[in-house]
Amino acid sequence: MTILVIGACGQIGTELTMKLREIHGNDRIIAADIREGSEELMASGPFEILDAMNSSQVEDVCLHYEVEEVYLMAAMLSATGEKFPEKAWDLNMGSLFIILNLAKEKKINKIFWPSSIAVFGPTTPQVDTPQHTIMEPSTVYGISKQTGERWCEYYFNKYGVDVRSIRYPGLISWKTQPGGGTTDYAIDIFHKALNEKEYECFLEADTALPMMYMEDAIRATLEIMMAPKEHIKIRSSYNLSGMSFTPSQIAADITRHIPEFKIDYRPDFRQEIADSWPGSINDDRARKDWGWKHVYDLETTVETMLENLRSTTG
Ligand code: AKB
Repeated sequence: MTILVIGACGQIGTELTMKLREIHGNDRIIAADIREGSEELMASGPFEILDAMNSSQVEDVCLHYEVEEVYLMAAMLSATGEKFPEKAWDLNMGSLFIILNLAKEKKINKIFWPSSIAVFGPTTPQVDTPQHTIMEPSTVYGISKQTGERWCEYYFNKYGVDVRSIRYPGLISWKTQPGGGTTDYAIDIFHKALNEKEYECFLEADTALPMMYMEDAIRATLEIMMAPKEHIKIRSSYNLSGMSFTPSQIAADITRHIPEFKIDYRPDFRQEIADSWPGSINDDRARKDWGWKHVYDLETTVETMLENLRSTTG
């Protein structure tokens, strides 16, 4: 089986590509992005410079490599999306249509497309947010993800396109840096705690957000893709939950390992985005339909992050 990962050099794309190469063999996983990525990723298998919004380029790569599955990880996230609303809409929607249409024309067989907790908005119940609920997103990113979900379901119902999706919470990893998200503070805080022993947080102390350690997120992505077709009962996108915490809670946990660590709060425009999102997510459907189970909680995430960042930065 040949798999194409578009957006392979981003935060999720990098780790996903490496994991897929470990499972299926390096030559079977085609990494593609608009720019080059880490040395490890570039050296370990095929790589193509690809504009996710250029339909003929995307089709050419799919046909050339006889691609069967596409993971479309290219997207503009919430904070950057608010600075460039039209660009965010064009990228997030345009790239999805290209892939959905390739599957409709039977040029590829299966699609993974990431959605986000950003599909929820200020009128959504914020605690233990259900799978099906009020969704009135107030960011361009959230609007594009919610619309994308509707199109995924439509293409499944009308054309039988096998598209699978997860609503990712904020993702925490030590291998790759995030870019342009509202949940990015939960990664920045580790780098600053280790290097400067202090951190100025762009969210308020008590802003709870759903989060997940990257290893869990990658495993969830592979599990939903490997699940038998009939188990995937939701073709918009599945709620997915790992842990939930506030900046002051993660800071307190880091302080147990780095006692001199200090945190300050200076909320900026991202506070309003965070306030519009749920604090915790109910993922019973993912657990029931395809057996999802998270492993990492806040304590194990903090331990693993500090241990790995310490060993990679010396
Ligand atoms: C963001 O903060 O924009 C993303 C997300 C929650 O989808 N990490």
